[in-house]
Amino acid sequence: MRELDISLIGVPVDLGQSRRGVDMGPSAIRYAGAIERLKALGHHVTDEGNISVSPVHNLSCNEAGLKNLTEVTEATEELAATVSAIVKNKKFPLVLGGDHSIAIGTLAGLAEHYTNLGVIWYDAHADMNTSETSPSGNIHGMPLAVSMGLGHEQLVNVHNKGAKINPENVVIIGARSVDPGERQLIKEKGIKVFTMHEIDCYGMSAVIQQTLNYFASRQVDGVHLSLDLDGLDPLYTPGVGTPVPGGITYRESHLAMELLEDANVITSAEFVEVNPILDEYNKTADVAVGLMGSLFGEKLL
Ligand code: EXY
Ligand code: MN
Ligand code: MN
Ligand code: MN
Repeated sequence: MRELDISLIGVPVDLGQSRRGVDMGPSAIRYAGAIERLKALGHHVTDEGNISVSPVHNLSCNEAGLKNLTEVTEATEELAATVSAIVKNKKFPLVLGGDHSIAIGTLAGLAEHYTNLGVIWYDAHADMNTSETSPSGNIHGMPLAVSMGLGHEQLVNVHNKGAKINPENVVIIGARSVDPGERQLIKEKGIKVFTMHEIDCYGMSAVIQQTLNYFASRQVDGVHLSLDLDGLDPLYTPGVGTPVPGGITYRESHLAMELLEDANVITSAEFVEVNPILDEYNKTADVAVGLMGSLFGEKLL
């Protein structure tokens, strides 16, 4: 197992959606013992603290129908600069959310260090809405579209101008709640998606193997794991803002992490949408930390 120099960043952002509490996700994940768990595996872990986030929530929508556009832009600009500096220092960025809008910053910070970055989007949702297609105006439903250069220019131009990732380098795993505009985009861009149907048919082992083969064929120079805890079934991760029944099981998720660790391909990761207010005790953060254990080398035997 590789020993990593991990830089952990908290992003206490709940601006990308409307249910308060997910800004406490970083604290809940730290409380669940993330740092101790990774150190016990032999990794060097530096807690870089949290990025600063505006306490103001302008709950009204801006002209493009987006909620808290200015505040999300500010938070993702700061996150992008922080992630970029971590990669520049040859450390492994581990980002703790906060709602999934933060991925706009994570991917913006990563992109300038890779020419062909692969992205695994582990999520019940596609997060590929734009201002035109979003049913809610919540920016946490847009980060994948924004990172592909589609959506409000203020978000698309975070950190550097334009698209940060190539649609052909994205693999979505766990999708089961996809809006009409997102379905259109997925078809147009030919994005690789393993919905729950494919996971049920092939099994998680085959899904991860096909994902790895796909990235190899795309000759990616890094793989970012963007893990939304709502990708799992709410039975296992109830503390999320947009739960969708019929999700990935606890063991399937650990198997996915174990196989990714074996393959030694993951170059950065983020764990998002942990909302302790909606949780049963700290169950969802506990699951997140358990999955980090498997992703960073914990073995059952
Ligand atoms: N597709 C819906 C929307 O755009 O509002 C729900 C998005 C939920 C996004 C969560 C983070 O994955
Ligand atoms: Mn998401
Ligand atoms: Mn989701
Ligand atoms: Mn830069």
